[in-house]
Amino acid sequence: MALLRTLPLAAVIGLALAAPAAAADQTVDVVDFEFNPPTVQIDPGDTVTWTFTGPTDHTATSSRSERFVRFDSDLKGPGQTYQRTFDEPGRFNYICTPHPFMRGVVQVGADTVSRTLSSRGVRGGRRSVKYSVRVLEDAVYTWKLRGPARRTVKGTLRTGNRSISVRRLPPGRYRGVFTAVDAFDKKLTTRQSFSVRG
Ligand SMILES: [Cu+2]
Repeated sequence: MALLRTLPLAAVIGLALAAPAAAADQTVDVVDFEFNPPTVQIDPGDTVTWTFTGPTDHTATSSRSERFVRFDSDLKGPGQTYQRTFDEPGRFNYICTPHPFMRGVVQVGADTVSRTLSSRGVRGGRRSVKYSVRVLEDAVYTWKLRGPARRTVKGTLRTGNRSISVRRLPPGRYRGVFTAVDAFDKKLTTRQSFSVRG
């Protein structure tokens, strides 16, 4: 309390606002035509309950671009509910399928990892290339290769030391652009340059 007593009132209010709201199970009202509140913050393991108060039928459905966590309440009418427990941290966007202008976000936990992954080197081989990364947070990636051939590979990376190999490449000089996006929509891009032997 000694610290608080010496602070001006505005500073005390600022501290109170900056403190994260105690996350817990949350409820979202689905009304015509919005999710209320549009964004909920929960901790991993907490449950969100959508309460459909219509009178129009709606859904709570993960956005098509959402690749980490998918869910779909199916059409629900007045008085119905849908529940989902979120274990994986991340920022998950959802919509109502018949009314895609209705948008909501479930934020689970906080993005505590500042750098999603670090590059451990690219190595061109015989008609192939291997890109090694150390992954600190699950991510989806796209790797675009440009040179004597054009290739784009996509996939998911889980935490740990990982490598991505592309085979059957014509020999020559290539450039690569690697993009990783974590569950909080944080994007990281690295560029490579390498030679492929025949
Ligand atoms: Cu709707």
